[in-house]
Amino acid sequence: MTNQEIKTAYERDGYVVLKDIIDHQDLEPMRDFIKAKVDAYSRELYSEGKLSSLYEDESFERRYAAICEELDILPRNWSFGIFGRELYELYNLPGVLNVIRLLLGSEVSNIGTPALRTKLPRSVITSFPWHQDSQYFDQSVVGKKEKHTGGLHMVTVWVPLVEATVENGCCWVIPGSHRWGLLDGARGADMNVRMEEDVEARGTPVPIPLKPGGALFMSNLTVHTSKVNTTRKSRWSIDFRYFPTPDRAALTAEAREAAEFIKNKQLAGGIVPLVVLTEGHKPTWEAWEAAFSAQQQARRSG
Ligand SMILES: O=C(O)CCC(=O)C(=O)O
Repeated sequence: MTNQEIKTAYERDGYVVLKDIIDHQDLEPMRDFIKAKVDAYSRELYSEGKLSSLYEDESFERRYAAICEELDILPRNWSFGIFGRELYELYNLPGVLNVIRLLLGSEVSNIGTPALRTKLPRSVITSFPWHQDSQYFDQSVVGKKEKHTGGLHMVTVWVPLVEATVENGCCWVIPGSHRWGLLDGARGADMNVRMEEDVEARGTPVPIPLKPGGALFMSNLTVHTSKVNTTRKSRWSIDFRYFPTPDRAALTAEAREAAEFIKNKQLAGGIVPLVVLTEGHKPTWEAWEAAFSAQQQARRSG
């Protein structure tokens, strides 16, 4: 697709799918990170007598699923940490940033944390109900409805680490739903957002099967979901989000306030957004890591 075709498709549909924009070798550090954590987890449990096998002959897709199957658990989140140089490289992938520049302009930050998805077989809690990503930013408290970021354009990048299929629970989107505005919804006790509206009656859902090397780009208002993984393997993926850097991007007052909201929310959580596109200063990995550590320290000391 040409740059113009990418922009046109995204503006029309609220998302665009691009194949082969990430080199396979660029995804290896994330896979290696996951493999090392899963290996350590299995060794710890095996040594404690809680696991009958290390499952070390299992594939990348199957090993963690096999461990969780034996333990009879279905964790919602990846809980083995995530911060490292891999993320800095991921947020700065040239193929991704080319598209981000087209969609968000020249002063852009990554919010600083990704979502690494284990998407285990049969897990219902990770078949996220229809939502807009703004709803997750805006609502922290169960049951409470808040709206802060409906007037800000942010971009989610969803990247499969294994092939995502309809069977293993790929994403689904509703084309054109980014023009519906920020809809009502609230977090449930399971921390998943649920919409009030029957969005399937309003638009036509489209599945987004995707091979590693491809990426789904969608707006913070695009209505999307993923369904239950009906296979025996994990559907590993990672998604991360970009927004206009509040103090540098040309924004309306409403959008600037929303961008500040995002930045402050991240800082309050000990997370430092990373400037990835700028006419000014772009932090090195070392500078970002130092700022991140200082923010974590500040958060701990209250
Ligand atoms: O990866 C998934 O299963 C869901 C992803 C999602 O809903 C999101 O990135 O907002």
